[in-house]
Amino acid sequence: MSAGTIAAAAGLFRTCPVTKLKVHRDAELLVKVNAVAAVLAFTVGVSAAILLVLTRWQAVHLLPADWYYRLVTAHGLNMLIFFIIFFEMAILYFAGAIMLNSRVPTPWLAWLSFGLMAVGALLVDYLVFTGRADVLFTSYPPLRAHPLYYLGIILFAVGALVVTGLFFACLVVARREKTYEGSMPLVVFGALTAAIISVVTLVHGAIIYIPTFLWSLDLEIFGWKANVDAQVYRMIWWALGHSSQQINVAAMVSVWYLLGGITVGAVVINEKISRTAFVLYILFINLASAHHLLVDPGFGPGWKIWNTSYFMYLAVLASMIHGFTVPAGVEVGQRLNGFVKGTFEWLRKAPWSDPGFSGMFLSLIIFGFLGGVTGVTIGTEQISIIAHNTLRVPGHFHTTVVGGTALAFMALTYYVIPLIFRREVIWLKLARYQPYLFGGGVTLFAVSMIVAGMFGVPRRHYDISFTNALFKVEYPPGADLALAFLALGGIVAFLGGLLYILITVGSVFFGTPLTEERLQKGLASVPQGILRLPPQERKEESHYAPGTVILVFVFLAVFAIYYFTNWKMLSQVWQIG
Ligand code: HEM
Ligand SMILES: [Cu+2]
Repeated sequence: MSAGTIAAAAGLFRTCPVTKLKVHRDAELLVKVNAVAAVLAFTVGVSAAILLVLTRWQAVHLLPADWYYRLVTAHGLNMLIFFIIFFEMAILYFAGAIMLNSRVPTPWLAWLSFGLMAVGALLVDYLVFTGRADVLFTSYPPLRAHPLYYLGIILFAVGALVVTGLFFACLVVARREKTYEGSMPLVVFGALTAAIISVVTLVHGAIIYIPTFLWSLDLEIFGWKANVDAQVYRMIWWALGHSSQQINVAAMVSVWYLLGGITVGAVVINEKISRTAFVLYILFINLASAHHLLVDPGFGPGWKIWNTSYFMYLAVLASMIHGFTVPAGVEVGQRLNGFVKGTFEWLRKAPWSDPGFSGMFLSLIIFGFLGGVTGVTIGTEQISIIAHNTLRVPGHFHTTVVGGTALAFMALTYYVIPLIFRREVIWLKLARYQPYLFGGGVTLFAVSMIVAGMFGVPRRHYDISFTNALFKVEYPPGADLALAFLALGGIVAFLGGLLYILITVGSVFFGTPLTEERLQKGLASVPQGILRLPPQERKEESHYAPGTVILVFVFLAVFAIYYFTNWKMLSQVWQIG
């Protein structure tokens, strides 16, 4: 008897009444604890966010300088690292073990790695909040934190690396125990892409954090002292920092495919193309890290242009492919559902009141139209000089990782609550508005950041009025208005984030347990995809998606206008002749 059969016999699996998947008990518990840890980190991050927003709003300017920098550090770490990565660990257990009817091969190791990650995160937060690590989440030397801060990051990363290894092991076990038929589903393939990139990312993390840890200890061994070169640090750190964004993108795209399938029965238009696009991420994304070094003196223009144009565009191409195939799949699925009138009936009559669908589609639009367009533009060698270190940069990444990834993860949560926590969603009526509140708020504050950045307002900057400084700095009159809109959007996004926390925590602790009876009678308060799961495998040969084609041309027009406006702006700053 194989280990898998023994596990099945021992009652370690249940069958999901909605998806008919075999759910391994440890995998399910691991999804739960990682999701809870993610929401906790999000709570810390969003509390810091509102205080930062009220500080950057020049008219209010809430925090003192030291707490501003401390909370920028705490916010970046808790959001981008702890919230996002804990959630991704949950996705890896879901995609690796649950979606393939498989099991986590060595549960003790999985729990140990969760412990490492939790201890690492707590250690980091402890040192940040006690003021011993005011180094921002990039911790560029010569800024130096307490050694335990670096150790905390290392523990967190080792834990994440082990979980990634366990994901690969899940795939091997599933194949060996033949728990699924045919090739692995596209969503699992996307998770595999994220996992492969994460190995590359974490190796760079080790290369940079271990020497920095030694340097922070100030040890002298036989006359040798660890030192860290600032330029080398930036190069290797960004091989970690940027590649990890590609993990987020790959995970987000997988969630889009997953949610498209369970909310409207979206079709995968072409498996080969979608899979090839994922492979492009793996091949080219690391080189694109160079866009973080465009104004650094240590590298020549040839190196910069080569890495941030030709190679980066191949990774961008991959996102553009998914940006087409996901909505096209939704369109074809909706047309098969009978919404065939005109060009856009499929979109108008989509389940916009299902937070799983609206969150997914808003994430797609925000990521593509705002995140993609602004990212490619500021990642251009020449244009970077007018955007670098201005608020345009956080404006850009709040549309990718917040309006895109975080919103997609929120949308998925409304399905995780009934499918994994087996609870009904409390306040489902209110939950319908949550993606709009969060997505709308993020859009307003990020666009305001971008505009403020175009006026020259710096990022990571406590006091742009330079009170008591010897020199005077003036901004165009629009800058103050942009900062006020930043605050307005930030407050709305904060409320959306708060609502997300209340609904998820409330459902997990106080939601009605989801019974099969209530589910069958259609009484359960859960998103519509769970009440009526649309067909998941649609073999119909239909590739007719005219609405999406129009959206694509609108996208290209927006991109062209924004891109060339920036060249025009550059030509005005930098007049030759
Ligand atoms: C309610 C939602 C959010 C609001 C209102 C918000 C607001 C802000 C503000 C005001 C800053 C400081 C910008 C500056 O002064 O330079 C900031 C920085 C940042 N945010 Fe957010 N944010 C939100 C959500 C998120 C999420 C979900 C993530 C990641 C998943 C994230 C990642 C970051 C990062 C990485 C930084 C840069 C930190 C640094 O410069 O060291 N934010 N955010
Ligand atoms: Cu980057």
